[in-house]
Amino acid sequence: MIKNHYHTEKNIAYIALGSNLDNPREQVILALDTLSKSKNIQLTAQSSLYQSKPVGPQDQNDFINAVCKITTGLPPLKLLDKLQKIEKQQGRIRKNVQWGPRTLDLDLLLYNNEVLETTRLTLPHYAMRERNFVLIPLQEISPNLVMPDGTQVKDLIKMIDQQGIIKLC
Ligand code: ROI
Repeated sequence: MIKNHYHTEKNIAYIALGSNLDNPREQVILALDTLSKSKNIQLTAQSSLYQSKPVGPQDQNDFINAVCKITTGLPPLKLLDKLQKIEKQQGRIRKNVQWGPRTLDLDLLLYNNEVLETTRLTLPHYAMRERNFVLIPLQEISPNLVMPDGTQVKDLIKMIDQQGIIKLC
């Protein structure tokens, strides 16, 4: 249950960024910059940029992906509002195509050790355990990260396909 106890600046969250439209590198860099300047959010780590083959329909461009770590005074749903606002500012139009191309995707991966299943938000993010474009950058910035259920990100990485993703810078 979400209670109103997220009043400190000490909550830790991880966010995945992805884009494969309209100059994807710039989209991801701009989103990181916007996050770093947001009220109640401190960017404490950011991964390299990665280029990855699309998961889902293959008839779309490769993606640029990254992951960042923040501390925040915002509770999870307020943080989600903020992420969706940034997606909108950067021209994201929610289409009815599942897994289609997008100018910017900001996924809230983890928030403290919160486990949550609501219509708007699932924590940890439902697909992060399977996605190399999330786990590999995550491991880069937090090599000892542990999921709320005790699983180590290191161990999840051993179980996934590590093809189709390259580190850029
Ligand atoms: N595939 C890759 N490689 N990276 C993404 O960020 C990404 N995002 C998505 C889908 C369409 C599932 N595939 C992706 O939403």
